[in-house]
Amino acid sequence: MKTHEIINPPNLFMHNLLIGDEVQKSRRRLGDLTGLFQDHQSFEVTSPDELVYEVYSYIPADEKSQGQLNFGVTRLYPGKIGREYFMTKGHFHHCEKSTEYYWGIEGEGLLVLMDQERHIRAEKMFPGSLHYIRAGIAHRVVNTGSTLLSFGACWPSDAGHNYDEIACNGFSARVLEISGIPQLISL
Ligand code: S6P
Ligand code: ZN
Repeated sequence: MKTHEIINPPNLFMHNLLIGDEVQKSRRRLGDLTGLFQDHQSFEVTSPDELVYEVYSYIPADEKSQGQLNFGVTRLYPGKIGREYFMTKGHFHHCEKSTEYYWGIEGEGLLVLMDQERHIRAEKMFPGSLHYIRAGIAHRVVNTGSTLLSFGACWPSDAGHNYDEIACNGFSARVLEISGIPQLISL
């Protein structure tokens, strides 16, 4: 009989947060999101220091290695610029074959998905919602609620992030509050 070692995994994922020295953190403030929102006048009169979202990522493998996975939690704060809700920048993946899972942890929002022909659709996010983001689809999350929206993500280590396409051409629709309701409006 052989006794095998039983190992403690890193306990990074505590209370739906990613915590620990191995976790990479990034913050996006309004000042980092110039040009993202439609209403430039409202953007100009809001503090550039206002925190819009934080990303916590566990990236165990080199970004060039195939078959590996990253894991993350994003915390997107409530707020609006004019009628447009706070949102992530959104991106395509550099590797067009890469897929991704998102899942809702806390709060409510919309996952906006756009294909390469700029066809758009959105899925509601809520605690327990599961979103399979297929290959070649740009993805952006919008906080349509009045509380923190937190969601998890799992994506291939070699996916890469193509922000340039969205920075140049944006998404083909925006989520705006119209008559008190979040609506996905084509431009
Ligand atoms: C990575 C994954 C998330 C986002 C994060 C912020 O593939 O989709 O971790 O990076 O939600 O969004 P963005 O669009 O600013 O990277
Ligand atoms: Zn992604």
